[in-house]
Amino acid sequence: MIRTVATTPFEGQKPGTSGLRKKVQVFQQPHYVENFVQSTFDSLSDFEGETLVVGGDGRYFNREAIQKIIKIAAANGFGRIMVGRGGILSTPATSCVIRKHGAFGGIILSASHNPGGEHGDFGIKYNIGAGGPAPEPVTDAIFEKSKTIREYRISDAPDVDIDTLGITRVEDTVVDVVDPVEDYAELMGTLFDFDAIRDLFASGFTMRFDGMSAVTGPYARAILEETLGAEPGTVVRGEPLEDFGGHHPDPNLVYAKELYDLLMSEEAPDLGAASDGDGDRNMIIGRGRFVTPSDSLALIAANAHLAPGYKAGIKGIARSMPTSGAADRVAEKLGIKSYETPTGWKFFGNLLDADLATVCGEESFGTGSNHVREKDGLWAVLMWLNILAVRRQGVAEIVAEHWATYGRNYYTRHDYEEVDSTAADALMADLRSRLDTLPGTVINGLTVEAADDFAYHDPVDGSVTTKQGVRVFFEGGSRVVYRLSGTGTAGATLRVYIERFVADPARHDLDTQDTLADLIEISRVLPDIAGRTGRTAPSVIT
Ligand code: VG1
Ligand code: CO
Repeated sequence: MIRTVATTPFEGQKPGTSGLRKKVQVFQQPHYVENFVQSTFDSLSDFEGETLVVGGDGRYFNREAIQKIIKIAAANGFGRIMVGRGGILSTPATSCVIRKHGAFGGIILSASHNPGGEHGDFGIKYNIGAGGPAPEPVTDAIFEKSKTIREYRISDAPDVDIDTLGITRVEDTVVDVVDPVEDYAELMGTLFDFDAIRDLFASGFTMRFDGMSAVTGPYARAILEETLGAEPGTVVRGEPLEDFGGHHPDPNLVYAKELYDLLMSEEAPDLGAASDGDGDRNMIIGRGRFVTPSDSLALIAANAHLAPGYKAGIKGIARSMPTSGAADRVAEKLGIKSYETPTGWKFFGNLLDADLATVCGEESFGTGSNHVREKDGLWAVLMWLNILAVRRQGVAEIVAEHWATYGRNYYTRHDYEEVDSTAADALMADLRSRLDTLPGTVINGLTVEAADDFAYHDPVDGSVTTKQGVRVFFEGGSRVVYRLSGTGTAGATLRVYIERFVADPARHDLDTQDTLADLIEISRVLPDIAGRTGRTAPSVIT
């Protein structure tokens, strides 16, 4: 039976950079999930009888949330709900399933790289029929609905067995429990030269893939070990755990340090890779060489034609504003356009749909292409494997050649986590108020050339998104960018992005933090980070 339940609005059900993210306890409040999901459906129309895809990264509360969503979706008139077995679907796999099966949309349960478990974070994100995260007008509408919601509809049917493949019913709605890996693995097989990668592994190429006890493990095992012949044991921490083993499932130099240390050691395999909580991020490390995500995007763009799915060449490259300019140089050389968007994958959707961009990337370990509408961790790893299989060179050699051709963008991100929100807002407001007076000033010997607050004009739908981060450009092609995170759940996180371009190949093998030391110092004194936040050093450096 379908019940209509009276409710009252919760404050702050506002989707951020990537959906609604809060502490698990917040989501566990009675009616909290129900309100947000009903508000989502209330902001949509014409989905009667249509298909909804539902899955998550397996974190704590995933299963409970999925049962609620199935019952609310059934009560609201969806015709079919596709659920990943065990409630598992990586973010890129969800996008793939939505697109392949012509679904109306999907709901992804994840807080990505944020810690899981009972005291960790949870998240809900709505994706549209194109397969990508809902664009701002949709997320704004959901937020508006959440402020006035009075009731939600829900079936009182018993829980669905989501661990057994096949079809059941809730009210008139078909619930189809699907294999989470199958459609995704099939898509990968159409994009990459699996035979060449198989030959690479057969020739003794070694790899370690760190699943970080998050969602990518089953995908990586099936594709790398079972399909491509990588040695069993290549995938480590391959079981999705509700608390990710107590770690941050965040593939970067801090949280995947063990993998980094292995790749820098005598025992290093040829390639190290890792993925995040929901499988959309990736980290690539060659023997003795970490590849920054910004460089990885540029390298992938420059070499994509080596993979069958991209052999006709790429149409354009898109990167988020804080991502280094390395990809722009590749676009220039290829004679294609490059696009600079605000942070968050939702801004790439229009460019991909309009075929203006083929590959996209973010400095936050996110890379992807037009094959789905999310960033895709395993896709990036397979792209690298395809490139390595064709070029038969090591990662370090390929990177060095790339820098020799295009120059090197030294790049680092300094995060100041859990700082006081009021102080962080004041810091940003102060920077914004000084934009006009900064140009021409000399700070620690470097002259500010320009400063602005990034605004994006979407070339496809004409929409304008303002206040996307303060950029300070210095003479000689360096820059510092400041913005506040839109994915955190405690206090504010100030992100500071620091970049310097170096053309001279004789200076391509320097230490990143040393090379950027003067800019790092400026990045701290310019907005008086210590004075305003009490922090003399960042909490995470990537
Ligand atoms: C961060 C990253 C951003 C990424 C977003 C979602 O956002 O900086 O590049 O798109 O996380 O990533 P913010 O607002 O905290 O800087 V995740 O892997 O949800 O999938
Ligand atoms: Co993620």
